[in-house]
Amino acid sequence: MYSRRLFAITALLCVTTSAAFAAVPGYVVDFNEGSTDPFYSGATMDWHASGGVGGADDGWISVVRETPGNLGAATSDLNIVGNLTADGVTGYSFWLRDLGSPQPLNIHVLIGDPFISFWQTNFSFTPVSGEWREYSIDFSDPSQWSRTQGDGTFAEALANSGRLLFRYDQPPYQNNPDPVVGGFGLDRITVLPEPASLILMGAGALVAARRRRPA
Ligand SMILES: [Ca+2]
Repeated sequence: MYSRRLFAITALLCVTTSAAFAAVPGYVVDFNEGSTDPFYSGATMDWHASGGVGGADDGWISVVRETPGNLGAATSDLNIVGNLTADGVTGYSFWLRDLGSPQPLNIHVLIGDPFISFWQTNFSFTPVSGEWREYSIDFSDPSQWSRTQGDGTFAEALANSGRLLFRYDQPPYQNNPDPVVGGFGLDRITVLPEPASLILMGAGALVAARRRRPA
């Protein structure tokens, strides 16, 4: 009896531990907890209670440089980073809004471990002033990414991602991004795929299976 109970407790701990250290497809950061958590930044970052993607009662964060400096926001939330390949993460979606920057902002996305293998999208997103827009990245094409730090492969970055970072940069893409004056709003970051698309994929497979059956 005792050993069975011990086994149950051990099994529960194992499940809890593995769940705590895995990125979770469908996990959403919507900034409705009264703080900028789980994001950090060297720029000025503030939490706002309303005016996010969801409207009047939806929180969001602003990331601003009033004098030239690195403009970015990062998270190491364990629901977002980890072994993205093993955890079934295919990418991230997120919403951006320009906050009256004096020039268009080129916002890139970075994943991986800054000390081992840290990669940045070659393409960038240009937030629109006064309007939330949704963007997304996926990991299907490594040629769309450049290594900015470390010496690991893109696959190694995916398998050992300790950070998700959104930052302004201009080519060439190296260790340090270009300084800039400006600001952007960030909201509703979602770990992809979303459960809805998983359900749709499942439903699609079911429909396909039914179609294959003779009438
Ligand atoms: Ca929000």
